Amino acid sequence: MYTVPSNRLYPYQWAWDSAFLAIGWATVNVDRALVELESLFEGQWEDGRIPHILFRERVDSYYPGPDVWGCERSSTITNPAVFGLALERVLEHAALRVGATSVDAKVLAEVGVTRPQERIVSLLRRIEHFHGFVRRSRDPLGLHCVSCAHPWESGRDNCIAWDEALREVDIDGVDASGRRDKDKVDDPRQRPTDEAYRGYLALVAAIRESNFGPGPFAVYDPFLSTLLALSEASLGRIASWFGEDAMADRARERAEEVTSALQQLWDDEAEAYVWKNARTGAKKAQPILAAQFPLLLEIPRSARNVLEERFQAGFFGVAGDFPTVSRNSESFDPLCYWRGPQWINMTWFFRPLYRERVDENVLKLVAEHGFAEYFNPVSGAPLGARAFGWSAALTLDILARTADSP
Ligand code: 2M8
Repeated sequence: MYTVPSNRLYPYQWAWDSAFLAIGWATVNVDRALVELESLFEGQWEDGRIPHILFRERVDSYYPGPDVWGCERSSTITNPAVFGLALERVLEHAALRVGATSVDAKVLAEVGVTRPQERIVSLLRRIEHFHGFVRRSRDPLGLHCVSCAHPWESGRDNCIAWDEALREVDIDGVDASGRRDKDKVDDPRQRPTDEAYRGYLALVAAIRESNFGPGPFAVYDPFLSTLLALSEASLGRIASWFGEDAMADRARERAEEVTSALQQLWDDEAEAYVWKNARTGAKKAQPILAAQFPLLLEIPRSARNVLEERFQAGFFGVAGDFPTVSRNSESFDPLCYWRGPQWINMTWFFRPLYRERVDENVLKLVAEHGFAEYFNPVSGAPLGARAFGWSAALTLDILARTADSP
C-alpha cells in the first residue's frame, strides 16, 4: 500500500513525498504510516539507493517513464534524506496518542502496530543503508557533505541554484515534447521551461549510459546536507529507543560529522552557505529558502545571526511567508514552481524555530486555498496540482500537534 502525491500530475510513488505522507498517516493510523515507509523501502536498490520514483503500476500519464530511465521498476536517482526524520515524527505521533513521553515497542503495540520491534529495526537498517549510499555516491570530493546528481534528486526541481550547472549540460538534440505536465496545471508558466526539461532528460540519459552512476552533474547542496544531518540524528535517537546502541552511536557520529563538514560550504564574504559545483569548483550564494536550512542544525552563532536576519529581510512579511526565493531577489518569480512559490513542506521544516508563524501561515493558506501543491507567496493563490499529498499530510501533522500543544 502506498500513496501517490497527486492522481493527475504524479501517478507513481515518490520517495520524499512518501516520507511526508507517512507523517500525515501517523496522525490517524501509525501502522499505516509504517506501511507507507515499508512500501517505499521495498524499492531500495542493493547499493542502498532509494529511487526517487517507484513505477508500481505502469501508467502513460507521466513522463519520463521507465523506458526513458532504462529501468522497469524505478527511476535511477534518489531524493533528499528525510526518512530518519520522518520515522521519528511518525513515532512521536504514537507517543502523543497514548500520552507517553518516550517511544518504544510497547507504545507502538498500544496504538495497534503489529511486530513493532522487528519492523522498526528493519526500517532503521534500511535507512542506515540509504545514508551509506548518499555518503558514498553523492560526495565526489570527499567533503562529507551531500551533492546532487540531478535537480530532481533535490526535490527542488527548477530551483535557481541549478541554473548554472544545468547550462553546462549538452542538450543538443534532446527532445522534451513528450512532457505530460504542462497541460495539467492552470498555466504552463507554473512548470519548468522546455529548456530545463531538456537538461533533466539529458542527465537521465547520461546516468543511464553510465550504468546508473552519478553522471555529469554534481553540485554540493547545503539543504541536502542539512537534511542528511537531521536524518542521521533522528536515526540515532530512534536506534537508542529500540535498543540498537551500536547503530545509535554510529548515526550520532555521522550526524556530527556532516554538521561540522557543512561549515566548508560557509562563505565569509557572501555570509552564506553556498552551492559548490564539484566539477568546476565554482561556489555561489543563492537567495533561496533552501540556504536557510542550516539554521535547523547547531551552527556557529555568527552564521545563525546572519541567517535569522535574512529571514526577516527576505522571507517574512509577504502574504504567504517562506517563499522559496527571497522576495528581494531579481530571480523571485511568484508563479513558477521552485523559483518563488511557497511550498508547505519547506515551510513545515521551520516549525522547530518559528512554530507560531509556520502554524498560522500553513493553516491559513490551506483554509483559504485548499491543499494545493504550491502557492503564490504574494496573493496566496493555489498553484500546480490540487489535492496534493504532502500539503494535506503536513497540515494534519500541524493540527495534531497544535491540539496536543507539543
Ligand atoms: C516534483 O518533481 C517531479 C520530478 O521528480 C516532477 O516535476 O515531475 C517535485 O516537486 C518533487 O519535489 C516532488 O517529489 C514530485 C512529486 O510530488 O514532484
